[in-house]
Amino acid sequence: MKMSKLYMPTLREVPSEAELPSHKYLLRAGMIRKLVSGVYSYLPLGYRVMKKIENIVREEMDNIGSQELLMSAIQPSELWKESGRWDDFGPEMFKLKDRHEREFCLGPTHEEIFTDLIKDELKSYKQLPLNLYQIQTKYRDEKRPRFGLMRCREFIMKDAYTFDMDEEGMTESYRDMWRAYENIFTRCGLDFRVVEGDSGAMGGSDSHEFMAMSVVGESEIAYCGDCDYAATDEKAICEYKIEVSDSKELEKEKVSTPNIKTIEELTEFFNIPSENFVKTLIYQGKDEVLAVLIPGNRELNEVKLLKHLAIPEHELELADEETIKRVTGANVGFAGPIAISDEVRVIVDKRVTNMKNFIVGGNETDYHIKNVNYNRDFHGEIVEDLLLVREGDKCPKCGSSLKMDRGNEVGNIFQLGTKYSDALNATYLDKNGKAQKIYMGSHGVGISRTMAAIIEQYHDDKGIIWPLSVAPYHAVVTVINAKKEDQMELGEKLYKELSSKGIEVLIDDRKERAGVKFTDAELIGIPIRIAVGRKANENIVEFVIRGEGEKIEIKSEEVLGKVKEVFKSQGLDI
Ligand code: 9G3
Repeated sequence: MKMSKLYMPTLREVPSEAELPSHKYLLRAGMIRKLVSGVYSYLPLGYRVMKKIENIVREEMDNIGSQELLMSAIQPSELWKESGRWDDFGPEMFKLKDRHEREFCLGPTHEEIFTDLIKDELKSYKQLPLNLYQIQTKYRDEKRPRFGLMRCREFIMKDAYTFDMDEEGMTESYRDMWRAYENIFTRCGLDFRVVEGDSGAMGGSDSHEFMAMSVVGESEIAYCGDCDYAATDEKAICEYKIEVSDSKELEKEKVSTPNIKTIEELTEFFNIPSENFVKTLIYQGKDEVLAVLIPGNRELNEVKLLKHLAIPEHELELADEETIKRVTGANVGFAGPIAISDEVRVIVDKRVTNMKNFIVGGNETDYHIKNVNYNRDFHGEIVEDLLLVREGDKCPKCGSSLKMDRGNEVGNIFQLGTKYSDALNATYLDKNGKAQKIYMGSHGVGISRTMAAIIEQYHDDKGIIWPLSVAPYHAVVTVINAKKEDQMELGEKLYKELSSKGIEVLIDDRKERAGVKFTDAELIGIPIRIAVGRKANENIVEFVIRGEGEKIEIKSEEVLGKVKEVFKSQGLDI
């Protein structure tokens, strides 16, 4: 491809909203452009990378016998009403009406659609197991789209659905998918971790997330250095223990704490560590106010709270000032469980019940109460674990201490059991002719997010450093001075020779200064650069591998051999 013809609108500067390297470089390299918040266009170079990632996914899906098809993006509300999920996602689901006022949504995922597709025609056990996938645009009206392709409202996903006779078959399909995902992310060059997708079920977790590591990743991951335990902080079990102290319960005492509100201010004021306080967080639920109590030195895990309340995240938020004032009788910062309005549902992390003589807000502005004890002074709904795990907590699996890391979820695999076949009545006839429920799995890879995650792991201050497996082009032949006959000739000779060997080559034939050409080649991250300059008449060119920096001068006949070496070093043949 001649760069003089390539539509590649590079930028020097990017909007301040672009903070992540992947967001900045995708914009600067002319690979994506934002249409509206959370909605992007993929320009030629960016789209070539998407296709490379998709094709790696296709090969690995085909390797495990998954068959590609393509479903519609628009989905009838009836199927979501039948599965009972039509209202589960609130404003996150893009809903629309057709000319007959019939309700539809833009597909955020396709469990209902795939189940509906097969349920009337997959009738015999002989047709199982069945594994189908698509690579398609998904729509989710995220509350805060950000970080470029990391969190979009429209994105490209590979979603696969597996159909099996029984639990054993489902687990077999799950393992196949797991292996395929390990191959996919390895071939994309990603450093990734597989983490538990849900808490509680130790070992037998029925879902896993594939996390591409990044110090600025959206997800925080707790992992053990001594065993294979790993989970997102939202899902990780928090083993924090409070031993029941045998000290006796002291008399409650109201203390004047003028404008002393935060745990930091309180520990200083009382000169007592945060372990001796209990935080009372006031939440607004769908139609109830909640007071959630946790030890003062820990953080609440809202995902665990939502799971306990069995409500979706858009139905829970921190109460506003006026609600707090109404139910506690005090300004923000003095909430506590004692004498709180009895409309409030009090929820207590179990560890609070092991604490003795702790301090809580006094439900009176500028007052706290000390020597408070659960049971004697207040009651509440006790929940096993509402805490956010953190560095140093004990590993729930082996007892070692946990470490924390950050990453971006690029894939997830789920064992669904008969959730959707029950809802939509998808059965097959077993060998005795008896109707049985189909066991399903659903498995996604974020194609566009994977592209961003690769840049997060492969970039420097000059731009992207694409692994050969996903690079938009493998090599660029940079003609230093396109006006010089001998340089253009040698450049075109190399371009033709390499292209004839199946190497994807750009030739920079633009009438630009050398500096611009080198800067662009580094920005767009082409793995191999061959510069043809003044020594063209000696048949000498400069060979550079992006990210390795050192430049060598070689005969043009040696270029193909060198390129093969680079492919080989990344485990690729040409
Ligand atoms: C919705 C909306 C957002 C959603 C969902 C439904 C996430 C929803 C979970 C999944 C599970 C798997 C197949 C590919 C892999 C992930 N966000 N999920 O179901 F209506 Cl608005 O999508 N689906």
